[in-house]
Amino acid sequence: MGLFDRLRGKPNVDSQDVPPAATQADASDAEAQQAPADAGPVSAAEPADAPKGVLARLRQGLRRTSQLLNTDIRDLFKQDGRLVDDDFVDELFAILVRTDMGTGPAGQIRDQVRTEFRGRVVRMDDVLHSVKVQLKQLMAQDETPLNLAANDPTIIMVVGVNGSGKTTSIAKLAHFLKSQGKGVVLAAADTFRAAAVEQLTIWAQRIGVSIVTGPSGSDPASVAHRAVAQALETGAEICIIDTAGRLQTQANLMNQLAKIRRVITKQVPEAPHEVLLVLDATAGQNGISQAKGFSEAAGCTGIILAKLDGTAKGGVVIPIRQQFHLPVKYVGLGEKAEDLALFEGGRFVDALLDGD
Ligand SMILES: Nc1nc2c(ncn2[C@@H]2O[C@H](COP(=O)(O)OP(=O)(O)OP(=O)(O)O)[C@@H](O)[C@H]2O)c(=O)[nH]1
Ligand SMILES: [Mg+2]
Repeated sequence: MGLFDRLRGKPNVDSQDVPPAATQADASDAEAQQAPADAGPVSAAEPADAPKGVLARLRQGLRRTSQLLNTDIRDLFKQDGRLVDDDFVDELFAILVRTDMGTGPAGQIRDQVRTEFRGRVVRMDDVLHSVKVQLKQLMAQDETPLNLAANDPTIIMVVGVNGSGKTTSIAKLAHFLKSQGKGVVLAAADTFRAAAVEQLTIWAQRIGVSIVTGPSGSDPASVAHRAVAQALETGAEICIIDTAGRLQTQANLMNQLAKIRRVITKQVPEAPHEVLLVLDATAGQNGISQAKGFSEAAGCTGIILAKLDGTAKGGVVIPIRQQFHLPVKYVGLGEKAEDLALFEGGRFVDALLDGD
């Protein structure tokens, strides 16, 4: 298949610039010590986003949505095909809506299927093909990898509401970047809960990256400041700042985010290079509209859509893309360090509709 070939043939541009081991092994001021290089599930020899693994991981992660779509669409058909009439297109519409893609896009696909096939007896493959073409148009987006700084380090803030998947997504991203040979420093700037620092510290040990922490209740901006300072001192390419979950309506907490920004901008004028909003794909449309104001208030630059594996509503990518005017940069497909994939619309639709 053309797409597979393209993916396989794509050179891994980052594999060339593996820094000396010393850059990655710098000690942090955290309790955490570096895990031995061979301790975790991580192997720098196989980048987390190795092209041939992406589609397989996506398929696995999107299984629930893909099963819903494929099974329900298959159920629409009798053995020898089915007449496309009003009942048929209405049933198709209902199936599409169940993936949370929204009634607008589902209606658009229904109308197109009606125009193309009305009054004809069609086979499932014909309809699936048409749905796929349209989904690809609706989801059209090239990969939008991280905006990397011209001069290291690249500083990434990760924000979102409580429990959306921020800390886990940071671990996955750090694992991915480390596997590309980059030195990573994590900032445990969610000082709100002691358990949050512990959670990120365990991840840092597991994937073998540095972490900077502060006492519980201390100023998150101070932790971020020290982490950026450490990245600058050690020549680490990436600094990722974890933040506590918050709602846009919590003015003091939103101010805290603004303070983190101010502090790191003083250290590195172009920072933050990315402010990634983590959304929970299982939260449904409500969670998404809630996060909309957040993305504007926090100056977000991209989205990580987490927990897609936990929902049959993976179609939610479409309204997210329509409502946020921000690229979906990565999707979270599970709880392991490897369960992250760079989002690309066409590949996403292939994983959804090719079934397993
Ligand atoms: N299945 C699945 N679970 C996920 C994914 N991402 C995160 N989780 C789980 O979701 C829960 C919350 O994840 P966290 O990363 O702690 O979320 P958070 O946004 O940092 O939470 P707070 O710091 O409390 O605001 C954890 O149990 C994670 O294991 C994902 O992509 N798939
Ligand atoms: Mg967290």
